[in-house]
Amino acid sequence: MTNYHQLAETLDKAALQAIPVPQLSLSHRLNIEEAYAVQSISMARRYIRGEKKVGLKLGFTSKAKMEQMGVHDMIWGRLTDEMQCENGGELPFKSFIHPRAEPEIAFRVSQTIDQSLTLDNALQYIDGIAVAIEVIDSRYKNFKFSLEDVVADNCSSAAFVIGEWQPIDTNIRGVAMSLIVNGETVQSGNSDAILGNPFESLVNAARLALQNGEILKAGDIILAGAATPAVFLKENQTVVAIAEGLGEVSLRVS
Ligand code: OOG
Ligand code: MG
Repeated sequence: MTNYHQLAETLDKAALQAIPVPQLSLSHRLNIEEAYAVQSISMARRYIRGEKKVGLKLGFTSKAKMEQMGVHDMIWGRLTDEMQCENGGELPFKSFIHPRAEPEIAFRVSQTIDQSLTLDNALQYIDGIAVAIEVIDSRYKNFKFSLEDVVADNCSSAAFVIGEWQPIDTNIRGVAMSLIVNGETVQSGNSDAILGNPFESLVNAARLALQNGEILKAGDIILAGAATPAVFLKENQTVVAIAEGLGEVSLRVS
């Protein structure tokens, strides 16, 4: 019988120690529900250590990301306060295995989401929109995984930084997004690469949260998923993400 606790411990320790592990799928046949169960247990380990859940992220919401990683289904993971870095803040490279950065859009929840959302009522449940950088860091060797592997690994979540919150009527449809490393634009894309409309991510995050008993409440953050492929980071880099009309956000890898 598969011991989910053991698998969760393996992934949690890999993240804590920044040492990669073999893909679970090489030795275990997990289905997607089991993979989410492993994710829940590994996150419970973090909550027991004192980390607080601050929201959810979606992954593989753009073709660019699906193609880069060879995984083609939307996935979701949990964000904690430990993962959040202040805008302009520093992340020590040594805390990660092989970190990558990607430009994202973030939503801030304004009230408990207790019903499924539609594109028409979604704005009633948020009070801010911002540009963000997500740092992902697969706990698997060579950043290689199956869908079940990456789900069990909390969707590679490692760190994130949110730009200044903007009013909810700020246009985020069809806006240019880019990622700049040490002054050089390394990725550029468009916000509508995210499910054809980034608000679809909000609707989907609300649906997945409700389906899985994860309550999204006032102040929680939703990361919509990257609009472009992710870029490997190195020491001594300044990373900036820009979304037209939303401003910019940055972090420093030390
Ligand atoms: C999985 C996480 C995907 C996104 O924005 O699509 C993700 C990965 O690529 O390692 O965060
Ligand atoms: Mg992401």
